[in-house]
Amino acid sequence: MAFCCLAVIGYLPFVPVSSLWTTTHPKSCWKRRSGSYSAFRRKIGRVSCVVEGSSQNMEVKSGADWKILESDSSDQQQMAILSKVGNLEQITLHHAPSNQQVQVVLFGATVTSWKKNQVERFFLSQEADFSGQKPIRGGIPLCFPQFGPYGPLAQHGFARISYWHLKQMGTTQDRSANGLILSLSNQDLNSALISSWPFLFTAEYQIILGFDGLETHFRVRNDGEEPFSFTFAFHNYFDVSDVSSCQIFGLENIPYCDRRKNDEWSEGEENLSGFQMMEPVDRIYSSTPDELAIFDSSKLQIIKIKKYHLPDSTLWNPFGIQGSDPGWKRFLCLEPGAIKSPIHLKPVFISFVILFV
Ligand code: TA6
Repeated sequence: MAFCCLAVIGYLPFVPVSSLWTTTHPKSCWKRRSGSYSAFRRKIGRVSCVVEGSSQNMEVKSGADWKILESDSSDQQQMAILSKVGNLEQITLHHAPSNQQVQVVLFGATVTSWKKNQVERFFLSQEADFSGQKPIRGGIPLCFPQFGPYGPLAQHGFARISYWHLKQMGTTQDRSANGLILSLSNQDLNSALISSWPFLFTAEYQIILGFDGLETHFRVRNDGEEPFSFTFAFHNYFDVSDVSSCQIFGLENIPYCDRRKNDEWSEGEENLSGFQMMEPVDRIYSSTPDELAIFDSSKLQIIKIKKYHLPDSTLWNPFGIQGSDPGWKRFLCLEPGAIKSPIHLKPVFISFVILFV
């Protein structure tokens, strides 16, 4: 009945782990805006990760499950503040025992800030638009049901430009974490979007703050009678002191699609001491390890990303080139996703794509 993804953000020692699951090739029903989608698929190679068939194919890894929240109105008043930013509604969720807070704007279900011990972990552009007319640049925009231009929709799909609803807020059953759930369905889309993507779905996004850090889970249910396919990414903008003084671990020797070279496919680079961005980079790495890390040598800080059921990872920084953000030096986008191989979701079928950041 649903597909699901989760993310936790934490600062832990870096331990590379390679663990992915694979299944069968989905049929693609999308056309790329320029050039065919199948041409793109040929360029990026074989299928690596797709959810298909029955739930027996799913391996839901321990610790990566959707959390049951219990709601109590007095707790809610302590854990969250509702406010406005520009035209948009936002929720600030706290977790006092671990001194954390996260801000999420209902437009796009965009996490715009996460602070631990008062230190901000995400970059938010000084040009971020809170009018509800454009995606918010910074934090964690959600790319769904399409990553990039590879499909019938505008860049990165409609999730990041749609108004989500607050479905629930509460504590986890063991009372160790606070969380909320936002939802979006086809009924929230305008007629133009519905005609470009005519599928019945319900998406839910769970944001949990606890002792492990920030977890974000995304899941989607196919409410229709036909299967549909989609791609997905957490478009994380991490706050860094200077992008060129960061080393990225976990992408060593991983093949990637170079979006700056006409989607040319490359073998991957060794980079055993971490990949350092010294020029514009826009890559989709396929079949990446489930643990990735960014070491910020100026802040002496490690951001550890633990992802589940998201095989691919995009790495991006425009390095000040045309259309760049004025704050480009201060962010690094490392974006776990299911990009190379669309997820093929049958009706009334639960599947998961789960990510820890
Ligand atoms: O994820 C990287 C990327 O797809 C880049 O190619 C770049 O376009 C970036 O996302 C930002 O896209 P946006 O539409 O948010 O300006």
